[in-house]
Amino acid sequence: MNVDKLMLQLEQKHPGEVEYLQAVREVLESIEDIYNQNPQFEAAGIIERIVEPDRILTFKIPWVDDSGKVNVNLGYRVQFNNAIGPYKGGLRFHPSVNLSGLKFLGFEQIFKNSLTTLPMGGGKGGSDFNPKGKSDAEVMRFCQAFMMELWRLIGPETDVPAGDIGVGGREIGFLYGMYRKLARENTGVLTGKGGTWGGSLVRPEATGFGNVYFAKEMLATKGETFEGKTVAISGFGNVAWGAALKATELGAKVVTMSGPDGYIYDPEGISGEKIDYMLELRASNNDIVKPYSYKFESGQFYEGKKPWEQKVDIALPCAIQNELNKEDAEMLVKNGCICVSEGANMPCTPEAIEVIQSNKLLYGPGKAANAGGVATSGLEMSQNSMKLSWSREEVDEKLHSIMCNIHEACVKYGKGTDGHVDYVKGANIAGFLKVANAMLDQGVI
Ligand code: NDP
Ligand code: 2IT
Repeated sequence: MNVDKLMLQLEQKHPGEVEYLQAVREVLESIEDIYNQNPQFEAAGIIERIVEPDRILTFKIPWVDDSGKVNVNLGYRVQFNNAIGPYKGGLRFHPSVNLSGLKFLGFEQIFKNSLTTLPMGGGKGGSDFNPKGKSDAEVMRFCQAFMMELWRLIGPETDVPAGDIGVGGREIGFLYGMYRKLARENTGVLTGKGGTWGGSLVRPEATGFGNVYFAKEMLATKGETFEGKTVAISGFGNVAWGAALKATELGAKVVTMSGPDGYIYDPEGISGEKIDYMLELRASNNDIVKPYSYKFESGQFYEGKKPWEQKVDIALPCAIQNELNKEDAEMLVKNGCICVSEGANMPCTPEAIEVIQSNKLLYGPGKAANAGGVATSGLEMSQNSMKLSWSREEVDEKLHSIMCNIHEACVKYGKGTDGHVDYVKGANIAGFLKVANAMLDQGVI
């Protein structure tokens, strides 16, 4: 394999798909050596097959808002690779959603799901619909219209969507209701479901918990822990919330969280009733970061800025792709940060990763560090298949052990001769090998 040549061909085939091309390049650069040492991969055209999705469904979603106006959004499902299990991955509802973004997320999901040790393929979907500021009734009508198209493509053994940005418990409920009506079956076709209708305990906080478990393992390789550390978190959605809870539980102080409009710095820590207040604001569908500074005196709002300018020991980017750039990374390094662990998908730009890695910080890439969410989705699928539910402790223990296994796999494939672990390389190689070997076993299809 020649990475530059392959990337040139892909750029010509998919011009302008910046995020997708960024994600593919990172994986190809990591696996180049191991791929070239195993000629059976080249002979079976594994790379050419793995970088293209199996299929993409695009559809229009007409829906009527509360004023009676007809709106039309675009919907997508990218079924990327199902060599090791049914397509699995979230749905994102956000105005920025386009095909390049979903192809990047679907591609990452293949390797992330492979790392979880569970049998799940990779997929992703979503819409450019913006749930922010919409009434519950509008969100319901939109979700129903979305599912009217999607339902024929998915199924508990075929493709199992879940949440992502803009898709939480409320949206999964509306989507599931419509699927159940159209398919006339009550099966585990979505994950992140409510506790009384097939959902798993711990799924809402699992991505954030998993990220902290992964960071904890990375810190342990340096004899460090969360105890007494300061932590910067970005976003305040599903992932950030879980990460804030777990980091606080492990003795750290979370001092930031953010939204697209700026961030809050609270040197006294964001925990307890402050987190409860944020959750209330979130449930009201409004901007949630600025009001925090009115409610709590210790919290200061920095308009238009990002949390990475604060002095912290650990950074957990949990909002959106490419939210931490080279200058942000340089600031973190300058301020003595020792660990960056990605709750979001691809939040660090390639230039930021270069800065973080060349300064030998601990760096957990999203496909490893945030795999706890989809892993717990996999556990929800297992419970649905068995028609049983596990206790909170059982699920959390399984999640914890999966994150430790992922960390071990990264160390196995990413440890250099100097003892330093390149978690990007480790995650990409471990995730890739399992899928590539399954594709070899199953022939050219
Ligand atoms: P949510 O919609 O629950 O939260 C997203 C958060 O990010 C919100 O607080 C949002 O603020 C904030 N945000 C959005 N855009 C920006 C921006 N440009 N700058 C700063 N903050 C921003 O999504 P999730 O928590 O589910 O997802 C967050 C990230 O984690 C995504 O990258 C997602 O792909 C990834 N992820 C999610 C998993 C899951 O299980 N949910 C699993 C693995 C990864 P506001 O609401 O004000 O717009
Ligand atoms: O990016 C992700 O891993 C998710 N949004 C979760 C996917 C899932 O199927 O639980």
